[in-house]
Amino acid sequence: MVLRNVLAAMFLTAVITFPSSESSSVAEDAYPSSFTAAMTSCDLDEGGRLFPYPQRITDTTLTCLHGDRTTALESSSGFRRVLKNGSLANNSEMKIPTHTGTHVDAPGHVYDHYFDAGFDVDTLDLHVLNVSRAYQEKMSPKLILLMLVISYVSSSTQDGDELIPPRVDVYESGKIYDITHRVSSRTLSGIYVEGIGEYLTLYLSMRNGSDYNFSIIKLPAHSGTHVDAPGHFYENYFEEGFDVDSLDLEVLNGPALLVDVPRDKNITAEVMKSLNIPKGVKRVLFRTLNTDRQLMTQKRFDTSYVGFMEDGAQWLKDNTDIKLVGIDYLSVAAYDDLVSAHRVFLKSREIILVEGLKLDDVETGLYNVHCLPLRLLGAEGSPIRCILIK
Ligand SMILES: *[C@@H]1O[C@H](CO)[C@@H](O)[C@H](O)[C@H]1NC(C)=O
Ligand SMILES: *[C@@H]1O[C@H](CO)[C@@H](O)[C@H](O)[C@H]1NC(C)=O
Ligand SMILES: *[C@@H]1O[C@H](CO)[C@@H](O)[C@H](O)[C@H]1NC(C)=O
Ligand SMILES: *[C@@H]1O[C@H](CO)[C@@H](O)[C@H](O)[C@H]1NC(C)=O
Ligand SMILES: *[C@@H]1O[C@H](CO)[C@@H](O)[C@H](O)[C@H]1NC(C)=O
Ligand SMILES: *[C@H]1O[C@H](CO)[C@@H](O)[C@H](O)[C@H]1NC(C)=O
Repeated sequence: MVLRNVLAAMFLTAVITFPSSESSSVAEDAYPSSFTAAMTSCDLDEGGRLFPYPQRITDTTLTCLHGDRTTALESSSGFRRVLKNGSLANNSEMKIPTHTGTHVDAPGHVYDHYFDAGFDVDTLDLHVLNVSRAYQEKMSPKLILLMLVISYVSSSTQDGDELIPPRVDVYESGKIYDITHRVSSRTLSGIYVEGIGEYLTLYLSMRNGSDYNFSIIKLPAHSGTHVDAPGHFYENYFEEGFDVDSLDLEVLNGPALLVDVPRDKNITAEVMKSLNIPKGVKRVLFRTLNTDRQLMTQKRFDTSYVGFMEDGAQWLKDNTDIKLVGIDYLSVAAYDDLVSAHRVFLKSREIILVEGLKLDDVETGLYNVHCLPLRLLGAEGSPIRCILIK
């Protein structure tokens, strides 16, 4: 089975609309002039703040229930608890058909030659996400801006002499950056030392007489680029239902700073202090030595990665307004403080942790970040797609 031939993937969709002049918590983001100097005046309001953007987020995704009734494969959907008794964190594994609940189809779903040529969900064009276009054109406030569920079935079957699937990280020479790692059998997850292995199984195949190809995805909830929910390290939160479906999309979407941290230390209180991240900044992506060492693409899980020490996490919580913490390896917490630093961050349930970001080749500075986890009911983590828009 050819792994790269992903058929389709569960996908979270959000519809972002632009009501005339309502304020929201996102509008309260304040970024100081040193970070906004490079921006044009259209990006800022009179107060020199980043233009409130997006103003309203509506989630149009169906929640993925255990035994989702939208699939015929009830027995195989839902989550498997792979937690050992006494573990300090809950870790789920997801196993769901690719076409479950709200999802997207890739051309290979019903066209053999597209499937064989590799037109999988990784090749879908992020131009459909072109928030900036509607924004610039001042389209009607009611306009539905972002629709990720697209019917991508091509109307022509022309024998393309050159069937080359596009795999893009940077759109429009630097306007949109995909900061998500691709999922493959080599994708790392904390609980598997050497990659997650075959994560796709072809359940129905055109080769076997089906009208379409149809795969099942099985992967640990904390694989590759992913998000942690409070239930990951707090038993009571897990039981009370603080899963990935409870995460605040306003925190996961909005103005964000990408910063470089010193390469010779883990992220301690002292390091946090030295970064001088101003009050008002709500979202920060921390690029570390992990990116230089290309740790996310190594064969084995490496415990010497850089992350937050407990005192660094505490300092961030006590002295900044940061609510979204992004980092470039599988854990925001350094291995030595794995549990304690996670618990500091997750305790208030206000801070969201996005881990395993792909931050190479992106300049430091101010962006709009858009991160959308899957809507997995009961899961304490989820794969997440994150992009930066300049
Ligand atoms: C955890 O412990 C309980 C009670 O001893 C046992 O029934 C259960 O199978 C254990 N579960 C795992 C995942 O080890
Ligand atoms: C977004 O829209 C603008 C304005 O129409 C266009 O110039 C630009 O190429 C589009 N960008 C993407 C990534 O589609
Ligand atoms: C297709 O058919 C072959 C032969 O019967 C079988 O071994 C294989 O598992 C089938 N594959 C799928 C995806 O149904
Ligand atoms: C997560 O932790 C809580 C407390 O131990 C437990 O009730 C729940 O079943 C755990 N979930 C898993 C994945 O074992
Ligand atoms: C960060 O901490 C880990 C242990 O958690 C250690 O192995 C690593 O060397 C530290 N990195 C730096 C740059 O100090
Ligand atoms: C999916 O369907 C196409 C058409 O039959 C086939 O070429 C392709 O190999 C199928 N995928 C697999 C892995 O069987």
